[in-house]
Amino acid sequence: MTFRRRMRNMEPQITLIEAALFDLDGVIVDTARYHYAAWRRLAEELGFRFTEHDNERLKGVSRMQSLEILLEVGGLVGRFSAAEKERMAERKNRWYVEYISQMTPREILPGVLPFLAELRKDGMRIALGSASKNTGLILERLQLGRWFDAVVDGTMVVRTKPDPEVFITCAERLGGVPPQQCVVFEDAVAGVEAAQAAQMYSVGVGDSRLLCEADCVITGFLGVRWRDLKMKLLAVKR
Ligand code: B16
Ligand code: MG
Repeated sequence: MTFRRRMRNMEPQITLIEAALFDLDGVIVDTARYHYAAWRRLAEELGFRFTEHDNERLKGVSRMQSLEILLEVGGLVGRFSAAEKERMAERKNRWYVEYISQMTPREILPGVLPFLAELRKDGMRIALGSASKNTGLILERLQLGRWFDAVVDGTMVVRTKPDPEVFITCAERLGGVPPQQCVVFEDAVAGVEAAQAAQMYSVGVGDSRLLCEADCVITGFLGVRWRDLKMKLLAVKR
């Protein structure tokens, strides 16, 4: 073995991608419209209008942080006790659960299932990392559970995105895949930031102007081939 070859062998091997970590809402399924319907209902009760544009600010954000943003939109910051806010969030969640309980597998976003199948064929490990505490119900309604080797949701982590905890925990639960060998699929800016903080590859799913910090951006999974995407990611200078 030449000296150069030996030197190369001593370099960390980070050219593999072993695991794909998926956000749920906005990546696998569009639950944002159900969140919106429930938050709007709460806003109406409180006496103000909550628009779809306002709702954009809630994507990827935890339930209680979402409530704070909603109250800010309504000019009601500081008007309620912690217990009152808990009750409001619970009420919103009851409506939200009512809506998502009606979901069917037809609501899985286009191209997601073939993409998951291609990942499996390529021997990738697959995990779900979501801020949602309703992840279990959503996966059950969409009959998607069997695709994921690990599921980490809002009931299992303390810190929310952009903190990397959810994705680091996914990698651990997949049997300790090194973060540098994971790719995260995310629709929220905070989620892309979380992936970067975890030193993982990131693929933004949605608007490329919004998700410009991601290593790659796709508008959705329809027609996307893992083989091609992997090549693009591996070419990214890190
Ligand atoms: P829940 P993700 C996030 O899911 C949603 O994007 C965000 O809008 C929601 O507030 C959050 O889950 C908490 O959801 O109220 O069901 O616990 O995008 O991280 O999959
Ligand atoms: Mg999301």
